[in-house]
Amino acid sequence: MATNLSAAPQPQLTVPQFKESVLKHLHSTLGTYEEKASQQAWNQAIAAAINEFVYDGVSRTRKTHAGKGTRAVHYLSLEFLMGRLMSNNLQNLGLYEIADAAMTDLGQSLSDILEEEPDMALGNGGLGRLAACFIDSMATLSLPAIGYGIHYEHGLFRQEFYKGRQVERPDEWREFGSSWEICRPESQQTVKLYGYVETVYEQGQSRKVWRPSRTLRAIPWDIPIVGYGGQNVNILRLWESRADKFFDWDVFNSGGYLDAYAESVQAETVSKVLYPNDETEAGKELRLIQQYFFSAASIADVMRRYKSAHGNDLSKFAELNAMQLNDTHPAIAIPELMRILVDEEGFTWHDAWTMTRATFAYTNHTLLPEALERWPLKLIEKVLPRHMEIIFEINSRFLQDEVEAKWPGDDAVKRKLSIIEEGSAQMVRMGNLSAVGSHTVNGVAQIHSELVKKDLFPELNALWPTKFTNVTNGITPRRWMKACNPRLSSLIEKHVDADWPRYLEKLSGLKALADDAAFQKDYMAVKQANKEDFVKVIRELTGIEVSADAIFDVQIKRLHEYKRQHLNLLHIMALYRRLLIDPNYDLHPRVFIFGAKAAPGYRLAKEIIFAINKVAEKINNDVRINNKLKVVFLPNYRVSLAEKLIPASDVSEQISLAGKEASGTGNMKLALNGAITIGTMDGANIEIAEEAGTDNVVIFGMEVDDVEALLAKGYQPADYYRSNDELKAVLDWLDGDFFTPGEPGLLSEVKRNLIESDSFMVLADFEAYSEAQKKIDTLYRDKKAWARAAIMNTASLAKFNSDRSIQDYAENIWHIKAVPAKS
Ligand code: BZD
Repeated sequence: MATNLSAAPQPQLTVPQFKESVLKHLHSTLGTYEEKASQQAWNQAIAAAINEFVYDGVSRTRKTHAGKGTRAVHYLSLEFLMGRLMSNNLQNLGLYEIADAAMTDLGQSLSDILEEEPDMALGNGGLGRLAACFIDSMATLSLPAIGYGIHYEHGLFRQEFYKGRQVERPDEWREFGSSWEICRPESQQTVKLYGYVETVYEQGQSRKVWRPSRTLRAIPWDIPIVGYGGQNVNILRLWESRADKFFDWDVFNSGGYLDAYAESVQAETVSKVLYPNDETEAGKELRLIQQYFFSAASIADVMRRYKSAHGNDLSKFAELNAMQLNDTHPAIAIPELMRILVDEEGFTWHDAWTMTRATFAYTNHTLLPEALERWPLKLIEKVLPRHMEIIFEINSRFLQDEVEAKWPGDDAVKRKLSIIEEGSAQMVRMGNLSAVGSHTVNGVAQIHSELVKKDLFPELNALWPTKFTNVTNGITPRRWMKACNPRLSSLIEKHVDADWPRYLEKLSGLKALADDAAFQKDYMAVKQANKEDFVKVIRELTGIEVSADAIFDVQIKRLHEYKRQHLNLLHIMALYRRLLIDPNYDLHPRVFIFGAKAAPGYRLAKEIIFAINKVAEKINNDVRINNKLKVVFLPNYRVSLAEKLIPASDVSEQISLAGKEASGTGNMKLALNGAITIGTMDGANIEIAEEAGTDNVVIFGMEVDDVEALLAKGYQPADYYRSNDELKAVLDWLDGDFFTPGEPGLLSEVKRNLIESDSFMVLADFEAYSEAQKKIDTLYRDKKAWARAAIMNTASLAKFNSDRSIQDYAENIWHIKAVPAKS
């Protein structure tokens, strides 16, 4: 039974006090009153009431850190996929129940008001959401930490379907401002671009000076990040770009009214929109400028803070500042720090390089070749001429001093390790730059970190065997259990200590109840209630009717061939076909639920969305199959929708080709909420199986070695097509007009791709997947066995608490310690 109640955040307000605060803000901050206020106004008034605590926390945390010689970490990420903040902030401050009761007293529904908040979708997928979970954990662990990113005007596009096809609409997350951000004009920075480099001779010494031809202003917007318990409130600092001179008065006065705006419009495009590609390198000038803009503004900010605390003596800079590169997107920060130290602060190259390497660490999130960033040398030379010189210098010293010493005279290895890739157009390899300029490189799950060493950087690993390490990803249990699954959280609280959202290992206490009939009943009743809620969401969003008694089988992630949503689709078609052939085919009713956005330029991904929508339309309207099968593609999948769906999920689809999914984090969220994983031995699935027990997950398909062997032998997808009648039949189905009446061939591209190339070996894994799905069906019918497996998942996932990931980074990579803010 629960004992340690004091460990949960303690509310610092009573219900009447909270009510009073909300009303005060409704009247004097929003200028409205109870009878007239819109839901949005109520939302803003609650946010203002919450912010009274939050801002106090920001000040306390700042004062605690100010001027102290404590090492801090700076998490540089082009993406932070925050979702909504209100419910999370209320939970972390221990105010949720108070606010709920206060709003009920005021005749309002808190849960409806929460729906008013737009998602802060400043990220594409896993990498961006990981950054959001990590800053939650850094604040919760009282670590001196700051997140740095871009204040995009438009986040990831809103997805609509038109006749089954994805249409992208602009995201307007701050059309009417955002309640959480604070503009800090006093901390703005200037960022230089373009121009040329001059060599200046002074007192017999030469010095490089960059003469930029354009400058941008970087304006910081701070989002407070409330740690669980509310003790520390850290900051996410997002940079907005503006023209250096907002308005050219000379042009204006001479009659060029519109021209006067031109420069500001151009400058503002830098933070205008998030690039919607995940796992493909964009290669565009504006993207490079985005990367440099936020890296340079962030480093300047770190410098400013250091100097205001320690003066101009930078000798302790590296000792006091850690910087984490979230993938290679901020890698240009490495030559930027070198430029500041050498050109502006007068350090020798050797000392500057020692400091730079001691400062940076790099996280790799992918092995896919198309995702590894390479910039045309000519482009970097044009936009950042001094940085290109510095990269040349870093490279030549690295090749001459370190590579030559290890492999004397070996030009092949030099060519492979060079930061500059030779070819008809020379390219700068940002992965190599990041690895060379960092003291530590980590992958995001055990298998992935091994592959980083073995396949991506084998020589660098031989050169620096201690540089490469693993930090398995994690998720914050505050958002991904306590806030999103209140029913399960209250059930859990009846049986384990109340501080489980902080110490997730406490859930292991539930293992003893995994076979307890009464607990199983309560646990499955929670799942059923969550599913019933979600039935309504499906109806509202798609008009599709589904039963909460069916298995909710869920695949939610970006649409990508390597994630193999089309493997799921082929299996759905096979089930449908079996039901048509034999209406008595024994199948527990199943609802397949998809949520996925495709990069706007990714043709095949969009064809797969179209195919799933068309197959869904046919199946959902076919009375012959007696509602045994439904397919739902939820439009506009995003964090706030995931928060509703994950608690209602039974089956978690994690079916990437082995070796391709670096980690996955949706797999952790679903398993924690009691979904059974059907998955390959890939990414963190392997560790989930280890923790939850192999009996409590369904693993299938080729492993990394099998994939390599098949590739070496020569993969012939058409062989699988020819030798499996069912597979052949469903693929051939795509050619006709069965799913696209009157328009045969609309889905042929998916079939053609699978038979002719199938880069991610969908056909090779089809049979094993189909068998694994039978195991899911059988297991689900055994109510006790299913409940047991689900409970074991919830009880065993402590390893995937992002607090543990951050503790690993803090101890092994950043070497920083907690500094709890004084009350
Ligand atoms: O990062 C993802 C990986 O695919 C997942 O396996 C992993 O769990 C998460 C977190 O480590 N990678 C991305 O999400 N990558 C991107 O979103 C991205 C965005 C822009 C450019 C390149 C990649």
